[in-house]
Amino acid sequence: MFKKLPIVLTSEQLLDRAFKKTKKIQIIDRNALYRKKKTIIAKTESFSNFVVTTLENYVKFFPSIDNLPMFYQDIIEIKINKDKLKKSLGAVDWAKKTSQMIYTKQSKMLRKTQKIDILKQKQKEIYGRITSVVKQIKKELDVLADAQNIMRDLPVLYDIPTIVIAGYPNVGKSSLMRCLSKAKPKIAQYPFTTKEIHVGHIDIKEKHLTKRFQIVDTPGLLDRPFSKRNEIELQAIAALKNLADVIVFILDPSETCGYTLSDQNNLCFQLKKMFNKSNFIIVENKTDINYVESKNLKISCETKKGIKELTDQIFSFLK
Ligand SMILES: Nc1nc2c(ncn2[C@@H]2O[C@H](COP(=O)(O)OP(=O)(O)OP(=O)(O)O)[C@@H](O)[C@H]2O)c(=O)[nH]1
Ligand SMILES: [Mg+2]
Repeated sequence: MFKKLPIVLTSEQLLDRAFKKTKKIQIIDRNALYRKKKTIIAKTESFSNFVVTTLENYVKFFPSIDNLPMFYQDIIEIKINKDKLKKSLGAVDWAKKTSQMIYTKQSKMLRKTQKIDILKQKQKEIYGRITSVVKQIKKELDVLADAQNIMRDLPVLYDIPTIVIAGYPNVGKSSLMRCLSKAKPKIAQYPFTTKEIHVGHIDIKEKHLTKRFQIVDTPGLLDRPFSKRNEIELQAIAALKNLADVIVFILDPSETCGYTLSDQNNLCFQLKKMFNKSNFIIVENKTDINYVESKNLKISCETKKGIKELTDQIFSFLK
């Protein structure tokens, strides 16, 4: 989705490249004065143009944040902060315009002057003023570079029926994702293995038609107020809020996940209340090692017991 964003240079790298480009410029003219004058003008133009077009591309190719689907907006808010990003884009745009203005104003003087020392003086002034503008947006360029790295790694999402898997850490969410789709999220016996949203797909063949569904693995959530949630948990909330047609909430009654069933049930209750517009399925995993009497659907990602029943239930909601 955001793979084509341009690579954002730091202010030092940007200036370095702009200066390096000028080094190669040498205009040929038999007249020594013209040769020197044209070379100075060409170098100054190249320097200014490089700075202006690079900054312009950053602003131009950045997606309009307010027009992005809400899930992406929420993730940007969690990981970067939307206002900070918008302000940084604004500052980069200001630097582009200011650099352009400096060059346009001063280049007229360059062209009029015939004296080499004055030409050199003017060139120095242009370099100096544009360099100072670029240095002023050092932090903002760093914000754009961070944003761009984060956005490039965001999963591609489609507007198709979506199942979101949620629950406490270590209960088997990624294991279930592997059982239900071809996606291969990392599985490990410690909490918070999953730190980002992962997306997989399920293709269901119906006569001659293949229907595609999206399945989302989320990081683990703890039973605590929204204001206390960390960046990793907030991503799970963003997926539940913006993507889920069906929520599969996993409980681990064996408590080998490291959390009590009572805490897990509390979270389940909270999420069911919070996302009452989505279909909610509660499943108990790891029934190969522990079995408790309850009305919930029972599965084991290890033995695959109950996976078929769960799939049937999910699709009864999605059809
Ligand atoms: N015995 C048994 N172990 C399971 C089952 N499902 C998952 N596990 C184990 O539970 C541990 C956690 O599994 P994950 O799939 O990584 O759990 P998760 O909920 O994605 O964990 P986080 O990403 O950390 O929130 C791993 O050691 C799995 O092998 C199951 O049905 N039975
Ligand atoms: Mg996981």
